[in-house]
Amino acid sequence: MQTIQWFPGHMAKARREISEKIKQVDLIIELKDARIPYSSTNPMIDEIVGNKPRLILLCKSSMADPLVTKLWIESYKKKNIIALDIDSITGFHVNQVIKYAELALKSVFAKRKEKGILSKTIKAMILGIPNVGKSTLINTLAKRKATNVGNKPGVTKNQTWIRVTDDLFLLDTPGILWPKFEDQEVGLKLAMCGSIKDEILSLEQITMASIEYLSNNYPQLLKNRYGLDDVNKDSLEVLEDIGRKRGFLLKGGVVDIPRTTTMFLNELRTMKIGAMSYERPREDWFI
Ligand SMILES: Nc1nc2c(ncn2[C@@H]2O[C@H](COP(=O)(O)OP(=O)(O)O)[C@@H](O)[C@H]2O)c(=O)[nH]1
Ligand SMILES: [Mg+2]
Repeated sequence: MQTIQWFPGHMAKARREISEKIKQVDLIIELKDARIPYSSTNPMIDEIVGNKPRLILLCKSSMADPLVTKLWIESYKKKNIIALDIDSITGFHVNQVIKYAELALKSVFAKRKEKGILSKTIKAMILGIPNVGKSTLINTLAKRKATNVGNKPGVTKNQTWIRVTDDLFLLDTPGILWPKFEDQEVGLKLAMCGSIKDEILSLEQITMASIEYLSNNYPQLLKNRYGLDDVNKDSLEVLEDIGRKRGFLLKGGVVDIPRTTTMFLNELRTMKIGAMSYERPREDWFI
């Protein structure tokens, strides 16, 4: 896991570096976590990307609730934003990325054609918050056609490009942006996904909020995983039930809460409980 400290100077530097790189590419491929597409978005993304064509990829889609992912994809479609759900580990929809990149560049290709340029070469940059899956996607795409190109004519020097297909070139270093961590709710969801360091919120805080969320939204998954009959009660009681079911007991039959907490969070983040989403599209959330 990356341990970037996003102090203001670092944010300004990241922004500056990305603005520089954006000049070199035709397309931004923006990665979001399919379980939390809103919370895994940089708050200044629209400003940073400007009017550069953009493709949104909802990553780690095998970990998300497919019905909720569908709602997200539909909400992007309604806003004329090109978005695709993918999973770089299972390979789901990875072979669709190029088609969607071309779709996002339709007007660019049309402009080139007007000028008599028939090339469909795409230079793209991957952009996203830490741990969203940038490196994994780059590796997955690169494996398909692992040719690193250095100084190819028409391709900027001193920058390594990965040739994914005959037409798609990817900057080998992705752009890393900060999440909206000043928002408590967002921080909590990032923690549920294991995408921020655990020192930021207490493990117990994350666990209690997760149990409450699961009891309300995925009660059956919670019941099935831990053999519980009733999860419609105080989160701490549910956690104690879970610890008891696992036999995590201290002297006197008291549930070992720290041990149960660690186990639960680990199972939540490794999808042992099931595929789940932590937010649905909302009208007041634009991207
Ligand atoms: N299940 C699943 N895990 C993923 C996927 N993409 C990345 N990961 C995992 O998420 C973590 C962070 O991924 P990484 O590519 O390093 O993120 P980066 O910080 O954006 O480069 C790693 O443990 C990856 O194995 C995916 O599509 N599916
Ligand atoms: Mg990385």
